[in-house]
Amino acid sequence: MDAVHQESTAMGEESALEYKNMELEEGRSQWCREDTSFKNIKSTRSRCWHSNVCSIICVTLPLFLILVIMLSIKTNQQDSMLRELETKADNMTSSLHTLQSNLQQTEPHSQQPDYRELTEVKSAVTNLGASITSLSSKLHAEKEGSRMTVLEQSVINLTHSVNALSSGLQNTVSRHDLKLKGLETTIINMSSSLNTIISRLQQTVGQQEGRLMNLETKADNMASSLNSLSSKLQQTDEKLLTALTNLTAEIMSIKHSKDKITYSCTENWSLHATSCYLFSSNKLPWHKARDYCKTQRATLLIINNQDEWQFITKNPVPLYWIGLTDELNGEWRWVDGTPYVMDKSQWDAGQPDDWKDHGLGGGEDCGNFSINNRLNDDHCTREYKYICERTATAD
Ligand code: MBG
Ligand code: CA
Repeated sequence: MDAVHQESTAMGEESALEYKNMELEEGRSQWCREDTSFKNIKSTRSRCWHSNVCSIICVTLPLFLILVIMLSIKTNQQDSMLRELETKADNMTSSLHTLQSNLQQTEPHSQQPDYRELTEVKSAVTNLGASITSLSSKLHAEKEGSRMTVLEQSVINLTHSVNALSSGLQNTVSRHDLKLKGLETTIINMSSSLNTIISRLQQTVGQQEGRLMNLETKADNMASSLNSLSSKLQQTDEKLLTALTNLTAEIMSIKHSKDKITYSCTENWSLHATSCYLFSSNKLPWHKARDYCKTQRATLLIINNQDEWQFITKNPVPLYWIGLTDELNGEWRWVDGTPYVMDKSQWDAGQPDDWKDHGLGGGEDCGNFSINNRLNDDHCTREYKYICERTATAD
């Protein structure tokens, strides 16, 4: 057997070299199928078995290593990875069974020189299958909870986390549902309010449109009236202008005539402009002087302008009553009722003072010319000369 084995080994080494060359050119499986050109059939079969063994080792061992590495990694990973690993292990088991079946079909007789090697390979394959099965069962056992692994703990923790997240999510969803319902209610209420507002707005708009129409009608009527009034005003303006022109002409005519008018006063009365003045020689209290002037179709002196003031004061004036009093309500007025516009330059210093220390009762309510040709208020019962005034006679 040793000689055969050595020969087989030597042939195997030689064939292996050739095999590698052939593999580079055509591929191993094809080479095995077309191996009939070799003289030694046994050698040929041996090479094919070597090829199969190599293929098994080359394929299964890396896969096994990968599986072991993946298992060592996957034990710290999630349940899904474990399932994937288990699937791979199952697939590997299935593949191994297929390989074993194929090997049995191609199994040589015990007398053949490669039988021991094949047996060893088969044993290795069987051991490999047993290891895979063991690993698979371990995986299952691990999964079934006989021992609490880090993976399971992680999965449990993960499950707890997922459950907590799910619970939290449900709470959040519930809260959001509540909020959504609240929002929905609010939106419905708002919608209702909005509809009410729109309805009122429409009513208001309708009313306003009605009012607007009325206003427009009134505005039209007013515009029409305005046009009519404007037209009438224009006509009136024209008429007024004509009347004014005529009046101006008439005034001019009167003025022209007036220039030709002469005025005169009765005896003892002085003429100035169109008035006659009586400077009395007797003395009377203010009221009696006023009444006397009336009997002469005159009034106590009423000074209407500066020209008249100048006329009265051109000569030194003794004490004379004039037609000025504040006896009614404290406001100075002329005897014809016209208000006196206060001009302090016409009054003596400190006057009028409504002086009350005269012992005559009351104050001083009647006006007169004092010694400086300036006005003074005096007690009305005092007797002074007086000035009467009346319109002059036109000749
Ligand atoms: C007098 C006035 C008099 C009163 C008095 C006051 C010296 O003039 O005539 O009316 O005002 O002064 O002191
Ligand atoms: Ca006085």
